[in-house]
Amino acid sequence: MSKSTLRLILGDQLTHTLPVLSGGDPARDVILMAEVIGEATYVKHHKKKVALVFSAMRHFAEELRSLGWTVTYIAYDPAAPVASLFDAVAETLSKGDFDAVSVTEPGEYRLSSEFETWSERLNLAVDILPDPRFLCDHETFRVWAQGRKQLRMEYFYREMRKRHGVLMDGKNPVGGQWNYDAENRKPPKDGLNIPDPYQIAPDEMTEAVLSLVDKAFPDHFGDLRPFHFAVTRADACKMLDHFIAHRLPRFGDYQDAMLTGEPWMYHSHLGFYLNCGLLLPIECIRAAERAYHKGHAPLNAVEGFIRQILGWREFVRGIYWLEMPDYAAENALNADRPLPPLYWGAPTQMNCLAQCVGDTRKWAYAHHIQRLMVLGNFALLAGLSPEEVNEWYLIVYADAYEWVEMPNVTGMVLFADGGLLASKPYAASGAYINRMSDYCKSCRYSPTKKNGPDACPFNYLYWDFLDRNAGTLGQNPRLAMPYRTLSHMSDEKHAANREDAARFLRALDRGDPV
Ligand code: FAD
Ligand code: DLZ
Ligand code: SF4
Repeated sequence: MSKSTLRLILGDQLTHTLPVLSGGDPARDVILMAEVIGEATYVKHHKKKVALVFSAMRHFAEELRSLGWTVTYIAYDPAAPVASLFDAVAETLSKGDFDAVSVTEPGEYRLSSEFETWSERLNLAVDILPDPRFLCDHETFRVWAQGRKQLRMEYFYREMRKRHGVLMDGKNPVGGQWNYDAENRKPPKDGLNIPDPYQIAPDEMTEAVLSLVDKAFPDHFGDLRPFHFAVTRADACKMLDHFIAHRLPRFGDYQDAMLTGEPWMYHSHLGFYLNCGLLLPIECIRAAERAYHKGHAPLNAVEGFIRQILGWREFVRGIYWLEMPDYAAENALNADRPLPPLYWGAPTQMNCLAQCVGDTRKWAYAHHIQRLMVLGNFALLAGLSPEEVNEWYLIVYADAYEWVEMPNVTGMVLFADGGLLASKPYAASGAYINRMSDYCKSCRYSPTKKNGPDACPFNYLYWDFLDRNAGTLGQNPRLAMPYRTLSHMSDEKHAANREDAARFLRALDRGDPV
């Protein structure tokens, strides 16, 4: 009788159509899924993220069993946790008669380089299969990037639209334009009537996981309850349907708007499920495209949503795999300030930061502009260490995996890759946050004051950031205007910005509630 293959499925590979499953034989092979200390704590993930992954893994294992697979499922045992995925595999191999291990390529470099060593360490064939869930494979991205000095999402995105025939009218983009971003910057207004997010009540299996996370990871950041994530594909599909029906039509208009206590806005909240495999990117794209063709949602919303998934998501993944492992050490602006405790919820008088950290702690979620223009903008202007900022973002969001988190932080937010991913830093003063949110109304600082103890810190930090980094950024054509303004500033104004920034940063370093 032929020996069997041990088929390992990771917590972010919960997709029934993966070749690791379709290439196997349920009558012969064994599936291995393991909750291990290495993956649960290599960073101290938000409690909701651990619960989402563990519960989704357990539900997926049950589905596989009901489809006839033999599944070895190692549940997390706080008294004797299995240390690593390698140990889980080695232990399972020792108990059966296997002649090969099969696994889908992992989403993170640290695991990918580890998997490369497994065959030798186990003295067994280890087959690492490509991950077909993405719409651009590694080789296609490498070929696209070759020879380009700068990698720009917009050109990549157009290629992807053409290659996959998404929102195309023959050879042209539907509507005549590739990108409707200019229409997607409406500030929030009163009476928006934002729909409640679709919520799934925890079942018994999820309740067991919540108790486990409470007990096993008490020192991890974040509120565990309430917990309303989908943990099965069927429920994730309901989340997608709900988004298309209720939020997509206004996704574009209010994509950049921020409101107190309302992180969900008109965003999709589908990243949780896309990134652990319960939803496929192409099905989200096609569902949005259908909504446009049926007249249910306008083009600026549909194109904007599709661009995030077909453009940004695939683009950042391409950059991650092209640039790792060096990308992890990038620090073009030599930023080295430690992450201040306010990111973990310590008191701050800056209401925008307090609100965004509060949403993050409660929901393991904040939408893109909160991540980029509030939490990220502050990290950029205050010169926070890329390593510490990366670790924070990887911990706090339930959709965070390094392949998508790191390019967003290192490239988009901190400009630490020197402009590989973004043509300029997304630096902004308090005026932007004041226009796009209601946060400033309840803030102790004034967004219109430029200097002095009551001025919004973003205002003087912005000019101080440009001043400090003139050597690196001063020749950037996209920053020509602010640098011209800076060069026309009086000596007194320069001195005021520098003094205010130095005073503020000293207080931040002391741990004062700035
Ligand atoms: P929506 O706004 O509804 O967008 C739809 C989908 O598009 C998202 O679910 C996501 O899959 C994709 N998408 C949108 N923007 C991006 C982007 N910039 N990069 C990649 N995919 C994108 N996204 C993650 O999935 N994981 C992360 O760890 C992560 N970290 C981020 C860190 C920073 C500093 C920034 C600025 C952005 C980060 N993003 C990350 C991108 C984006 O903010 C999230 O994808 C989005 O907020 C998730 O919420 P949503 O599902 O409601 O997205
Ligand atoms: C995120 C996560 C967590 C919290 N726990 C596990 C786990 O116990 N077992 C597992 O197989 N996967 C887990 N994951 C997801 C992995 O960390 C993820 O597969 C890698 O980071 C690669 O993207
Ligand atoms: Fe944030 Fe400045 Fe507005 Fe206060 S005034 S909420 S610190 S942008």
